[in-house]
Amino acid sequence: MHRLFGRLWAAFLFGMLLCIPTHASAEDGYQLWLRYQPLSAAQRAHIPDSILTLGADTPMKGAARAELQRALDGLTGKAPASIDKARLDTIVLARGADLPAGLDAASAVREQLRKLGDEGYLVRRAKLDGVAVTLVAANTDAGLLYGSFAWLRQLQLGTRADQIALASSPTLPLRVLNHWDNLDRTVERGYAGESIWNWWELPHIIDPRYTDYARANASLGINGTVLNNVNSKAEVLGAPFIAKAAAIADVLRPYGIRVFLSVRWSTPLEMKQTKTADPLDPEVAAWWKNKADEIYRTIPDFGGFLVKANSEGQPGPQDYRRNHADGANMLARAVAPHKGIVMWRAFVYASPEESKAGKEHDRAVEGYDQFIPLDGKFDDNVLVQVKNGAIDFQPREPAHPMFGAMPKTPLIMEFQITKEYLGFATHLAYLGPMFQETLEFDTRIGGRKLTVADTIQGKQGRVGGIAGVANIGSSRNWSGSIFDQANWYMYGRMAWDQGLDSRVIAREWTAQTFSPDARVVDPVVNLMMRSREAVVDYMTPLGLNHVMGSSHHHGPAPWVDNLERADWNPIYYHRAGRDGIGFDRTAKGSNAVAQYAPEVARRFADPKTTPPELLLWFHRLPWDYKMPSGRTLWEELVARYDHGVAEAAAMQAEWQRMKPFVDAQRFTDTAQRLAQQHVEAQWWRDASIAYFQDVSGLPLPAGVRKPAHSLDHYKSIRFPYAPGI
Ligand code: GCW
Repeated sequence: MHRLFGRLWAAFLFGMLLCIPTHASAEDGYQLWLRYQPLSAAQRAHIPDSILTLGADTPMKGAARAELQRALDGLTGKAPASIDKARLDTIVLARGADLPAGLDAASAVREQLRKLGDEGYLVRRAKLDGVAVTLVAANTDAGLLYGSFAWLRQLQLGTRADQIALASSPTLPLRVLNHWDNLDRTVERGYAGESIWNWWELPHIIDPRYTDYARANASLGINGTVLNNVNSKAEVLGAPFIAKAAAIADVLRPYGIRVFLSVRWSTPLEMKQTKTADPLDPEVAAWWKNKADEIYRTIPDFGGFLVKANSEGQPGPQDYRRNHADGANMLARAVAPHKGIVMWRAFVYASPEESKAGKEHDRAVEGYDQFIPLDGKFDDNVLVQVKNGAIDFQPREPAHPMFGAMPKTPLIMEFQITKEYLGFATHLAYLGPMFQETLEFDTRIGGRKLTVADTIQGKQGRVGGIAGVANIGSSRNWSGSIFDQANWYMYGRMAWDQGLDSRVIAREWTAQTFSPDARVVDPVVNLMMRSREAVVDYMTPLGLNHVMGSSHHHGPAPWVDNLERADWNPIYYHRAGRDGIGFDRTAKGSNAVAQYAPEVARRFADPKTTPPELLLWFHRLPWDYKMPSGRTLWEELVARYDHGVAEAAAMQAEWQRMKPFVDAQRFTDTAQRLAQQHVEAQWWRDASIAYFQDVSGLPLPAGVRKPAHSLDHYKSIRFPYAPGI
């Protein structure tokens, strides 16, 4: 009797466990897209219960094996055993050089591996010693790691284990994150808490989180990370800090990630170890060479330097009447013996003197003007890092005209993953369509199709690359919000393959982050895909840009006209007055259009052929200019603001429908952010309309709701403690 009761009780408990939907477990987002939730019984068919790694064991193979064990434990409830002879359904990891004699497909595998390069992988079913196995094959250990993660991704997406067949290799060799992390653990433009690098406790105390960071990045194929802010400090190159960087490098190495440092141009001078920072001074060059040698003694695979020079107050070679190539080459020669590289940023604009002198200039032309004459003058291991657009990570910019315009210099694309200008971590804005738009931009250089993605592929045997300004911090969910994780994920996937479609990536992320159930994936992906355009509409429609609050960049401030530099003021960018609005970049104005290839320039030179989304970027037009929609420019502008707000409301409502499918914590956090986004969208719309109505003197179009408050009210709002400054 007693025993029977016990059995019934056990059966009841077991039944309860089966009934609990997976979303009932508390989730705080820490696991990112590597959640490895239990698979359905049907999906478990052919899931390996054993792992065989062939060839000499290495830390990287160890990392791959550990991930497979952790993942399969989660997916099936049982971690696979590590074995030394294949049995049915083993997962086998083998480099091309280690393919075993008993493998049926060996020659076909070798053939395919030849095309997959250093980091590519192949995943397929094969027979080893007569039994069916899953084979992950690659030319290097890094390929095995990436292949393992790719296979796990497919399992999480719901693909049956015996139907997974993959072959992939990255299109770019350099896939880097840029952390704008300061030594005091604040993060410039960071909205996810403190820096994950605990500089104070390093190198003696190693946060396990560094390993999880490495896992997440390796799952995407990111293979480099710049640890510190481009607004760098001399202390970064002191011995204590190098030791800290070395400790991080040790954790990241098994995951295929090399570390880089941002360096401050004047470091040797500030350390009082040289008398100048002139790049052509032999003492200065010798100092950097010694410093590089010192770094490589502790970090043998150190990646190299990232440099922001002569930009926004940072010192640089121009302080000594030298140019960017003089500066970059001097540093490049210091790291060249160690195979290091220098990533030299092209984010520069005119000097403050020039700006103060009231000289009419266009900030958008500066990068091109300063760098194009230097094409061919950079050493082989210098890459010039160019932001996606010519101004500054705005919600929408046309692609930077430098792409394709330096045929002799490898370029790195710099995207901003952290949402400095798109609502911080509060607003939901999936940046996939934005990055894709830039990568697909057809430069028409040479009169034929040449996309921006093509232009970063490296040239003449020199590598190209891609960099993303990270949105990672010590916040429990890493990125400040769950949906900001999607931007990290998307960046990594696009860094691996610039041809991947942003919608496909959104589907992958959603399925892994929430559930592969179509009732979740379809609506969530739709919400994501419209989100960036919504932000553009309520913040900077029709090609407007840089109208955010000063310094923190939060909220609308199109009225600001009193900043030190002319080209920091919103009024400089939108130029609105009684007669019209917009920045004339045609031949009648700054002629920035001329920096594009002739075909592109012609299209942008005429308002009729300029896409409405970029209209006011290139043109200054009267308020009654007739838009393709039939509305006047003023009516269209107001309509776009309203549309943005309506979209924010729609996104909020759409998410509410996800309640039954998403765990409470992540559901509520997202719901609160979407509610706040809606409020802030309204504020953007109201403040902008109030201001542009004031300068234009125009009445509101019929049927349009009045701003909730007076212009003075919006102007009086202050944010002394906004994050990320
Ligand atoms: O977008 C601007 C930011 C600065 C940043 C700068 C840059 C790191 O407002 O915070 O500084 O760009 O990219 O150098």
